[in-house]
Amino acid sequence: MHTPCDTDILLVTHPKVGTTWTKAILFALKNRMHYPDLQEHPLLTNIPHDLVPLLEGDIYTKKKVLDLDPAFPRLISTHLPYALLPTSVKDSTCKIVYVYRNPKNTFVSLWHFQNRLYPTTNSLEEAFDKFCRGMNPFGSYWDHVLSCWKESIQNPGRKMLFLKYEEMKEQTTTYLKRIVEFLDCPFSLEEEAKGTMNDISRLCSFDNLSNLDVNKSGKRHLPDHKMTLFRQCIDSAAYFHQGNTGDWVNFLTPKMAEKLDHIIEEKFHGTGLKL
Ligand code: PAP
Repeated sequence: MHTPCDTDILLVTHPKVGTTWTKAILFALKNRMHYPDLQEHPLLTNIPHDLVPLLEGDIYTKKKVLDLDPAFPRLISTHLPYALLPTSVKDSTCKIVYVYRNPKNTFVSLWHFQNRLYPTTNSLEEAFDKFCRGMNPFGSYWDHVLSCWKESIQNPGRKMLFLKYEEMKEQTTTYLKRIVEFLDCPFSLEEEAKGTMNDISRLCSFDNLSNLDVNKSGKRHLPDHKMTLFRQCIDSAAYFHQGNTGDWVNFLTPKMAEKLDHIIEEKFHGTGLKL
């Protein structure tokens, strides 16, 4: 039941790069024929995490059984770096959507999230030092990005789409178009004429999702596993903090920013990827 299918779509992300948003987008785009009425859409009553299960969380530790109905292609997400994905996934021809984000915003978002969960944890400086040393849940941020990027270079036949959070924020509809083309379900002329991509962009926007009751006051139940850091649930609102692209300037000193820039320059030099 958990063998990957070639029609599966796997969203691979390091935590805090826009997973929640991209889950909403993928779900809305891929299933749009089933939910033409956006006033009745499942995203209005479910946190995106409950619509797109997490491989190492919902599927393995909560033992969620995935539906194999071909009418509803399986959307699965994972925070595992590419190198640690099961061989069966690597050997399949399922499509991979990889999202990355400016590392300064990623760090600040992670810090807010951890702080909300554990208000007495590290200071910003301590957390920053750990981030720079690659001590994150699911490993170092740069290794995570490079693991998938290198695979896409070495194996050009592998179907992968790289999306950058900040670029998606800036040109959401352009990216929605790119995603549906990658998923082989492009917008029809009729959809283009009636503005389906604008409607889906609005449905999945931070302003819309973060103001829904389910995301404002709901709880997300976590798998019974120590990766959950001994909590049973998280307020859904923790996944909707600010949704901005430049929050880091309010938290990092120029020296911290310079340090991160230096690490990124060193790690990504010559790779062809600009973070
Ligand atoms: P996860 O890995 O724990 O699932 P993830 O969704 O990747 O978290 O990251 C949360 C970030 O995405 C938050 O960013 P911030 O801390 O800088 O504010 C959150 O606000 C942002 N986010 C959530 N939903 C959306 C959305 N619909 N549009 C844009 N950004 C969003």
